[in-house]
Amino acid sequence: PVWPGHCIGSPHLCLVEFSAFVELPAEPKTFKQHLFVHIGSSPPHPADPPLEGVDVRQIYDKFPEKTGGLRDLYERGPSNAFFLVKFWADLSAPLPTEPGAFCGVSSKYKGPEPLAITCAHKVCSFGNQVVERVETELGHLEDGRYVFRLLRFPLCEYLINFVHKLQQLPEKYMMDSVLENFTVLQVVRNRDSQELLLCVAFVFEVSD
Ligand code: MYR
Repeated sequence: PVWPGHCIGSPHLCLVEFSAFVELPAEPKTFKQHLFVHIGSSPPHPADPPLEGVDVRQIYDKFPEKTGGLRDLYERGPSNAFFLVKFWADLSAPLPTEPGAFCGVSSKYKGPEPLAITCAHKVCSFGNQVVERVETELGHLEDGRYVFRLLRFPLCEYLINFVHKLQQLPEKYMMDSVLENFTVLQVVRNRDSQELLLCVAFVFEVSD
């Protein structure tokens, strides 16, 4: 079920899960997985506190401001497709640059319609886009809903180096001050109509 006010989603599409991780070879034929960021391990529950409202204008400057930027997207709407997610990142080892390491990003969405979606991730530094990746996925019917899985896409070189450099900073406050200027904008559209289905702004801080 979809609980309005509890799930990161519009009537057309919900974000079910998102993670960025590193895997290292461990015992023979096994891998040790470490999640840098993760949401969505337990399904939303009506007893959870509802999502809080934020004023989108407060974060415009953390994302591209030209045509196609966050303000532009928000003005075109629909406003119920916009969400802000703050991640508390776990940067406690292992290093993403170790030999044999695989760094990946996975996400999962759910909706009522059999769509093809395009899912763009725009990585921004000081509000400017530095990397953009766009994937396309078709929904698969499962228990009456269409599920879209974008699993295990290799993390780009920029992000691997970024995480590696963060991990070399000696203090949490130093990492947090770098992360103040690092954001990711996720923009999911109906591939065929280009209608905006979901727009999630990601911001980050390091967890204790
Ligand atoms: C790409 O790698 O091609 C870009 C799209 C992936 C977006 C993933 C965003 C999550 C980054 C989390 C890194 C942890 C930072 C503290």
